[in-house]
Amino acid sequence: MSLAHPVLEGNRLALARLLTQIENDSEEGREALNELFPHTGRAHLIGVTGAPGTGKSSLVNHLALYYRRLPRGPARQVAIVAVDPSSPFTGGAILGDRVRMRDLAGDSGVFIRSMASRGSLGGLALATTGVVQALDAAGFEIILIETVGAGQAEVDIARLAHTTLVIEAPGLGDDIQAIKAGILEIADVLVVNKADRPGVEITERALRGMLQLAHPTPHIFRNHYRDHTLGDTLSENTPATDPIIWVPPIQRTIAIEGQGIPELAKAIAKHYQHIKNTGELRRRERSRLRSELDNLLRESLVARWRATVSQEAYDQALHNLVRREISPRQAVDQLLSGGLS
Ligand SMILES: Nc1nc2c(ncn2[C@@H]2O[C@H](COP(=O)(O)OP(=O)(O)OP(=O)(O)O)[C@@H](O)[C@H]2O)c(=O)[nH]1
Ligand SMILES: [Mg+2]
Repeated sequence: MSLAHPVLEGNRLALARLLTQIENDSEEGREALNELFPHTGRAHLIGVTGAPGTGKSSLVNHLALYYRRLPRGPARQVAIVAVDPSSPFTGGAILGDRVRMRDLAGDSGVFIRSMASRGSLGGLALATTGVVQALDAAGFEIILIETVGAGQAEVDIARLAHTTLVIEAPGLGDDIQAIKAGILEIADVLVVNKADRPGVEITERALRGMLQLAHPTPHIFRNHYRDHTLGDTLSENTPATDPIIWVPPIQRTIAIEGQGIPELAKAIAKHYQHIKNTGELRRRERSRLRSELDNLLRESLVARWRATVSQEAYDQALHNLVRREISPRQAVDQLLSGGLS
């Protein structure tokens, strides 16, 4: 029996089981996701990325606590997904501020899942997409996705989010870590955490400098989500008028003390409102689903084709390629046109 039904009814055990199926990319997991998909698209997905040790987990925990104890209005259901591409072990990414974690434990309105790499990074990104969809369908209104920001894989995972926080901390070196990885470009809100440490001003000033270089440049927004797709995303989407520019605010926090968290939550809410108002949310959704569709298409087509071609034919093509007898493109043409004759 599919786990989709109990998951929709709020059964947390079923949810945990389903997430494992999704991580293993099992047939049951795929089927359940098919059933759940119509129930997705309601959660606010918040990506939290930055160099190792900047305080991402601590911030995520405090944000979760904040959403659970909103000063006004009912508490929100919060899910935390911690993704650690570098580690085959789970748990590392999520520990953070242990004391606060204890505050979250036992709260049924919070669900925490830690994911580690099982081989390919592409697989991890795909599994994360599925896990987030399941949590969204399960009714979590806020989904915080923590990734250790180092490279393209993290950027891809961050693309999942509606609002991406890039976390910096003073004293991590002369350079601002995230900029080296090109991560500033995906930031919707910049956070200078560890504001109790010396050097906050320097970090903040450096970030401000980078922002001034980057803005106002409308192309950042227009290019933001359109690469890696098979088709053109801009022309038939929302009109190609540039949305009003969102300049990422810089928020100071002291995660371990919970300082600056309400202000950070406010900036996050403001960004969400902004992308809703400008149509950017719909554009991002569409663009994201398009990349997912393209990735799945690519994967399925290759798998289907591989099943029809013999290993010898493939090896032969590779052999000819290595000997420079044919070009890579010619090898592809030969293989696709039914092997080597
Ligand atoms: N002084 C100070 N220390 C902090 C602050 N926030 C986090 N820390 C400490 O910094 C260390 C790393 O915090 P984490 O929250 O685990 O950082 P992280 O970015 O999730 O780390 P990874 O997941 O390993 O990349 C811990 O020892 C925290 O207690 C802060 O605002 N001020
Ligand atoms: Mg962490």
